[in-house]
Amino acid sequence: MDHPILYSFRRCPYAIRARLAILVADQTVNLREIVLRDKAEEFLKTSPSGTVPCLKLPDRVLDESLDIMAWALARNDPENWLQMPPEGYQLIAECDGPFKHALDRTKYASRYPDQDVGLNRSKANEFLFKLNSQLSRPYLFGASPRLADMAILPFVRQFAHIDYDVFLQSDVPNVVDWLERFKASTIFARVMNKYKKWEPEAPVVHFP
Ligand SMILES: N[C@@H](CCC(=O)N[C@@H](CS)C(=O)NCC(=O)O)C(=O)O
Repeated sequence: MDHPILYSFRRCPYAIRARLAILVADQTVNLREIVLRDKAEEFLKTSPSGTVPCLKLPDRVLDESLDIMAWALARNDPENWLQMPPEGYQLIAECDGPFKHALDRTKYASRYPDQDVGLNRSKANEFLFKLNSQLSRPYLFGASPRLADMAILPFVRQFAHIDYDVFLQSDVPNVVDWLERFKASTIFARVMNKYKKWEPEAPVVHFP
């Protein structure tokens, strides 16, 4: 059987969240590692937006990471990631909207010379404070992770690693603990496997 094709990039937080859901749902895909500065022709022909992740199914293409998570979990959700209150979707929207906006303007400050880095860092921190107050449980919605935890953690990781010492001093101990547990988890290690850049003649790579 031909598996769906996942165009992915190891460090992209959107691609990481897609791989997390594909892994927990135990859906096999053919992984094609894309290099963003040298995108493969076939990827550009497949992806309407030219962004990763992109999942090519027999009958359609999913070009949004959250759609890929929803697809995988609709097929199999053994850890009940979808059992989440509506606030979970609001948190994801806040992550992908204002938080990611402020994250990019903090991380890539030189690309936004007219922007105040400090202001953007504090805007991003506002989201972390919100997460922090919700994380004593010890996940966002209770004792185990839900879709929101796994959709948001890759972005918090990206933000934290702009300057980890600054992050540690941000007075968000529950977020620090949540992120550290995630980074030490087997599931994280498995989605962060390294793959060579995909070439059309390369052998098929299965994920997971
Ligand atoms: N809305 C998309 C966004 C994906 C996205 O922006 N991915 C980045 C990499 S982290 C990308 O592919 N950017 C294109 C580029 O850098 O050329 C999703 O959720 O999948």
